[in-house]
Amino acid sequence: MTQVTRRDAIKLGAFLALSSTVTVPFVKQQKDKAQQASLATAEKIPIMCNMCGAGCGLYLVRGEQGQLYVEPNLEHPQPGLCARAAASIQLWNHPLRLKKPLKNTGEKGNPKFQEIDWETALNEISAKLKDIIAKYGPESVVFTYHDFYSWHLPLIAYTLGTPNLIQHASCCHNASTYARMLVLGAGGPNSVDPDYERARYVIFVGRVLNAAMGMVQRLQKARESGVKLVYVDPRMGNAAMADGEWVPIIPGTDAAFLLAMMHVILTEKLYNESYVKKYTNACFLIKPDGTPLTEKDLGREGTDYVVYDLSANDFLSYKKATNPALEWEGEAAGVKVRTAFLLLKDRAAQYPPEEAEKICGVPAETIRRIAREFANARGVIEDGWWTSKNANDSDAFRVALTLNALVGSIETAGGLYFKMGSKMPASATAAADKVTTITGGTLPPITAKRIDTQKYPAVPHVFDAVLDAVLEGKPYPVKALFIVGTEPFTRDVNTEKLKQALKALELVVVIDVVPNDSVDYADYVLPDNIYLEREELADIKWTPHAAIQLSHKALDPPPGVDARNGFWIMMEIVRRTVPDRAKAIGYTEEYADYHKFEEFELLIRNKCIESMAKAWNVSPEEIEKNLEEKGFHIFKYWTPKSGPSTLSTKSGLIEIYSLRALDYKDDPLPKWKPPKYTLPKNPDEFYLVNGRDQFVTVHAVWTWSVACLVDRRVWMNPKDAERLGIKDGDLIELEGLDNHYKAQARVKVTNRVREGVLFAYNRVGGRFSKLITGQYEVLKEGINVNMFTLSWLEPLNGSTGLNSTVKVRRVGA
Ligand SMILES: Nc1nc2c(c(=O)[nH]1)N[C@H]1C(S)=C(S)[C@@H](COP(=O)(O)OP(=O)(O)OC[C@H]3O[C@@H](n4cnc5c(=O)[nH]c(N)nc54)[C@H](O)[C@@H]3O)O[C@H]1N2
Ligand SMILES: Nc1nc2c(c(=O)[nH]1)N[C@H]1C(S)=C(S)[C@@H](COP(=O)(O)OP(=O)(O)OC[C@H]3O[C@@H](n4cnc5c(=O)[nH]c(N)nc54)[C@H](O)[C@@H]3O)O[C@H]1N2
Ligand code: SF4
Ligand SMILES: [Mo]
Repeated sequence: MTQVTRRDAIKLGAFLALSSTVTVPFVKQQKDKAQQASLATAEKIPIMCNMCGAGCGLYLVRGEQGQLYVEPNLEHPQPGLCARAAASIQLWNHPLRLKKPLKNTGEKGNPKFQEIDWETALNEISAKLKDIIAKYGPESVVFTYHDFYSWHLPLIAYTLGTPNLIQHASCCHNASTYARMLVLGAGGPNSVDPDYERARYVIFVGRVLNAAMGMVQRLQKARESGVKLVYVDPRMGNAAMADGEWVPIIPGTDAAFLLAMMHVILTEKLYNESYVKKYTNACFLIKPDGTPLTEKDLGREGTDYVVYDLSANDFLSYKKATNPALEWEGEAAGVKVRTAFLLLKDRAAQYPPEEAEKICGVPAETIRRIAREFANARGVIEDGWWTSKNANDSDAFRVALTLNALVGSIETAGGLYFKMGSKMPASATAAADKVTTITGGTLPPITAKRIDTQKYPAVPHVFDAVLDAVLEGKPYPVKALFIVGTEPFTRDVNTEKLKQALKALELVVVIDVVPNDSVDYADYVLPDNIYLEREELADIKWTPHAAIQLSHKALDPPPGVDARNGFWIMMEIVRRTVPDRAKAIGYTEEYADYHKFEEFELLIRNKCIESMAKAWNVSPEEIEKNLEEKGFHIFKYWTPKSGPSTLSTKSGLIEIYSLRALDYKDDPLPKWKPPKYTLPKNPDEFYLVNGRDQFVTVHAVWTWSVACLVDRRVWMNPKDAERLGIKDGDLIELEGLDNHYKAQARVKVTNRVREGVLFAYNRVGGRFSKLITGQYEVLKEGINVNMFTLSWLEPLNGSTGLNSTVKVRRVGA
């Protein structure tokens, strides 16, 4: 094993909390005087910003007077710093921070909290878990989470024995993940991304470009060389206001808009023919049953897909063809076959711009112009991040990816690139025959199947399936839920179902840093460290290059905050519940001592570094040195290519005709389907859409500067306001057309939202936790848009619909 400096030495740069009057629970106790002396000279610590999930590179700086602030790490491949990052210190010593473990001695929904010590909290939780596991098996325990501890959670959950790690993704990116999987064989949001530096023309569909400062800065380079930006969105976000063209669209109709663009590009022959032939499966011959023709069908040797080669005047394996026909139909193997390209063309022909205009509300001429501009500039359509909007969104992103392929914008300069990973190993892997862990441990296999993929087989992380299991006991009962750094009330659909399920659970544990709303439905609330108080090794997400970063532990919790590292909290619960399994993976009682636990963390970090060093053929010392000094290490730089190499689609090509979709009995070609919510019809009925901007933030909407800058009003177009006699600032009542939930909010009358549509920011209004008090009560104003939704989910991938429709009534001035 590599000799890496001990953690204490590594941490020479770590700050002590503000001043000597501060009692620092852990770090201070273990450091000797010499180390403390060197701490005093420390000035900058490399950290990874965690004020949203983008993880930009920052420094935490202590100024000469001891004041703390953050600075961008300009050498970092994804340098921060946005206003939310700047508010990091406010999160650290936020008055609302959870200070002690809390036990709910009241009811769920109407809690009474009692402060308890850590030993009592951990022991009581494990005692309850032991009972639950004895009765229902470990699979009855579910962890739901977002970014925090997502790397550690497999180790935690698999050691406990449950496969049920069920994240936020069905409410975030499952729709675009499904699309990427079908067309490119790629995965979640940052597996592909526009090559912003070299982009010439970028279309953002329901994307406001508020994330990852490195990405924003890369786009700035393109701005300087005259990139055109187009924002397709029912409301005008801040980025669209700054520069670019806003295309106000009717919510839930993006696929129709994009299919009409495709129709224009295909009929006007604006596509890149040689790229399409070489890198996509457009030339595949498709049989009447929808499956592709193979050599086997032709009675030949081999199983390759077949194309019609114009030079050979014969059918050939697509690998051997030199001049495959794009538009060909005829007889083969006794049936009529057509190229996938012709089938795509037919599909797009169902959406001529004039017809699409009736669906999406964008004038036919605008669709034509944007299609031509996009193709002529060889533009790129951003591949989607938060796409859980209308429970029909995966088709839109399938079209978007197909359009990128048609103009030759995948893995080419200015197009979508495939991000290179850092090859960081998993903390634990659950295979069919055993569980293996990064610590070198082995456990018997987990035989229970995860709950979500039994219902939504294509993409995991569908939390709604957990609620079903709690309420119906199927496919098996769920009895305990850990809510780790995530907030189901502003995250998920169907609030009533969520409340019922939380009440029905035998054990709910919330691990957070401030009171989210779920604490009111918890049995135990455990205060976590914030990111500045712990170390984290992670991939750098929004850069094409293969790179990792180390967020250094820079601060201890402020005085009075008895928070602990969430990894320790969860490992301790696991150990106290299943001591033998914990021992088998190398986690023993000695790590109950928090200082000793730092050694366990260091062991894991060393294993990760060793593994990556081997994979990239570099020395672990070099990686370690860079991580220590600069906060990051780059393994390999990305450079543009002329097209993708073999993909993990079934054919290895870009699949404009998806063979994976056939496996799922889904349509191999995209189409527009109406959203699942009731559409507005009457003059007082509206679409209610939502989203973010610079001051709305996952992870930390609590910080005071963030909370008071956010607009908690509902945006309404002036024409709608006039028709309904509503003035700017008036109070209105909104009633869900489907669930009849009612709530009130003030109105902002603005041209920045399309007629017939209302807009409100997500997660910043309508909070309700009893622990939100004093000046923070402002968070209770406005609406929580999620409360107007029902369980609208896409089949197969579970992407939810977080837009809804409402009836509006003026209540007062
Ligand atoms: N500032 C900030 N940055 C963040 C985050 C944050 O909370 N704050 N969160 C991070 C996370 S987790 C994610 S997933 C990303 C999300 O980042 P994005 O994917 O950019 O999502 P939003 O910023 O919410 O923007 C969604 C936009 O879609 C529009 N919209 C709503 N319905 C429709 C529709 O039917 N069609 C179309 N075309 N548009 C529609 C909304 O009006 C809104 O402007 O941001 C990340 N970065
Ligand atoms: N209507 C609507 N719904 C949405 C969205 C939308 O745009 N509109 N966006 C969707 C998307 S893209 C996403 S990603 C999800 C996000 O949904 P969530 O994952 O629920 O994100 P947040 O609401 O920011 O909740 C994060 C929680 O983490 C806590 N936290 C912050 N730092 C730490 C820490 O260091 N440790 C721990 N343990 N906790 C910490 C915060 O206090 C907060 O309670 O919501 C989805 N739901
Ligand atoms: S974009 Fe997110 S990660 Fe980057 S600096 Fe801003 S808050 Fe931090
Ligand atoms: Mo997200």
